[in-house]
Amino acid sequence: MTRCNCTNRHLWVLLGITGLALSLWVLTGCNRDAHASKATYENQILGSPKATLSMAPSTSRLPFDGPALSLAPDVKPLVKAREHQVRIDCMHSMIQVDDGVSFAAWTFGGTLPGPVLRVKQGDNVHFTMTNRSDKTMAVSPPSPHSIDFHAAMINPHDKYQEVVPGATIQFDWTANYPGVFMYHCGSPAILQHMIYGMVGMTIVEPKDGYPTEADKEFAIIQNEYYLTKLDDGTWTTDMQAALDKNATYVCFNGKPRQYVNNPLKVKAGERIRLFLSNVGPCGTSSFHVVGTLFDRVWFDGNPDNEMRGMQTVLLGASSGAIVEFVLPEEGTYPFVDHEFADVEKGAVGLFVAEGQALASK
Ligand SMILES: [Cu+2]
Repeated sequence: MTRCNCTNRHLWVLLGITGLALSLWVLTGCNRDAHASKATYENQILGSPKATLSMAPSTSRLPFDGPALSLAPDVKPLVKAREHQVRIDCMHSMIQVDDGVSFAAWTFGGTLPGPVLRVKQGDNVHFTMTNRSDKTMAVSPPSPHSIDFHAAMINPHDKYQEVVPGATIQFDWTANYPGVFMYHCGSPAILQHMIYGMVGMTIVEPKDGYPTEADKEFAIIQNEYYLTKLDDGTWTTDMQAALDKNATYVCFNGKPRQYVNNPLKVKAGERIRLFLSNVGPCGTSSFHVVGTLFDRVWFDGNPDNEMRGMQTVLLGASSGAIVEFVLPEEGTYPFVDHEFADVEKGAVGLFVAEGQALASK
């Protein structure tokens, strides 16, 4: 009995020490993580001054303007400024989708998808947009438009209000969270404005930068077209096809199979960072690169949302991600939306990796 009591006493002492150690770990380790996380997201700016709306014409001869803007896939590096003057005007433009298939699109900045905006967490965006659809009557009748930045935390009734043809809206917002976010026109019917082409991507880098170093970066925006051919041989959008989610084309950066015809060139072994956004408007994307695995996936483009060694990243409509990977040796590596009906509709491209594999990273 004495021996048994002694064992119990040792057991209780051991449990006590373990409990104390666990408590200390919770108080120190967990709190350290909590502090780190809090520091990443502190000093957020919620809201901004009321938007201003006027009939002032665009002050730019360019359809979009600002050092933080560039066109996919070759997205420009982050600019040094922490205050960004950004103009993206609404334009009605003829857009060629495929051989013999052009339509009168509604665009941000005259391109489809619109220009990529790249800023850093904590940066302030001073945004201006003129609805220039009144200047392009020959393309299609003018229409009200608006813009909805998923990267912003502001009152949508104020900042995302409709801008009539010829009018200009200005508002500010702060990039509180790092990520890859879409922007789109939010005027009714939103589906109609999106299938007409009013979609784009914002990249917000973490305030301390990415935890890895990439050798090459590309932006890839996946979108669907819903089109129908008219009796006179021209093409236009097909709202019923969009309601039925029956896309005519599914594309990377606005054109079906464009990177099959003009592959993206990289070097074997270098670290590739893709900024991905599925702007939809209706379908999902199962993004996959044949012949490799994604070393890192940062869901919605935020390194706090990290997954490793993934074969495919599933993006719902409006979701984004950053994927990083290497192509291990010289060769041609297809990238696809692994929902293979979408490949048949154009969501396929190629990386061509040249040279010898570098040291592993
Ligand atoms: Cu619109």
